[in-house]
Amino acid sequence: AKKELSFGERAQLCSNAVSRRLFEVMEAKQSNLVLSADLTQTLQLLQLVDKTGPHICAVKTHVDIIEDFTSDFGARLAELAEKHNFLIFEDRKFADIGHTVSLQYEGGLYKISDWADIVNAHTVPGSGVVQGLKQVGQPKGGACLLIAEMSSAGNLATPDYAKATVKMAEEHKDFVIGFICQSKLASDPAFLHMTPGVQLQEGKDSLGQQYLTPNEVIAKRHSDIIIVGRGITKAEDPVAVAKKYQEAGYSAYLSRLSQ
Ligand code: 5IU
Repeated sequence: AKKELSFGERAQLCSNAVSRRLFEVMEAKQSNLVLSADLTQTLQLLQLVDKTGPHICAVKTHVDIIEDFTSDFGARLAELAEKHNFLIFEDRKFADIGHTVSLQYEGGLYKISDWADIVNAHTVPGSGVVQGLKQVGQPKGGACLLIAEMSSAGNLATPDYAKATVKMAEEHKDFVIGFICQSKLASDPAFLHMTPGVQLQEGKDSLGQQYLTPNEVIAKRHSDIIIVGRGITKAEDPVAVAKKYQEAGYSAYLSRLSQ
């Protein structure tokens, strides 16, 4: 088998500045943990991100669930990103025609392109969704992940759908930096694979979410990054648990390197 490259080595192979930076942060902070900060109050969210900041390579937001959203949200989050050296990923899951997603990305209440380093998109609309996002995001230094697979039970993303998604990414390497997926899909080491549906114990929630462990996702399925929400946000001591996930994710990655 080909020798597995480290995150630091893969950073050198990235032509996109966002993926290069993320790989560098992962290497420097020894973290392949993304916190899914799915909280509905600004202050709670920012406080959690400030406390867990040392342990994460990126924060993932759903800006449209925040009840007291104000236009300084992005700038306040960016301050924390600067302080703790992590990236910002808005999990907007764009899924419309190119023209519409360009408006959703740049404008509306949230002005996502002003503060998010990374966004993501479903590929069901075809490559116009990527072109629309690229038009807005590329000049501002943003980048995009494509959703190739989902963690939820009964989802309709078939293996053929995932394969076609990889092809779309390969055709837009200047803006698409990787995938949301359940296992490694593409061989180009510059592509990032990020996996949600992760907890320390396998299981599910009552609405179709399915959980795999950090070791399963990183060591066995060769994804790069674990995305963890309630495993951390609902914990009694979120910082201690974030540290646990950081260690679990990174040691699974190290075990892969030494194989
Ligand atoms: N998310 C998933 N599964 C997916 C995709 C996104 O869970 O396939 I695409 C999001 C939803 C939520 C986070 O914001 O990742 C997971 O949160 P929990 O760890 O709390 O289940």
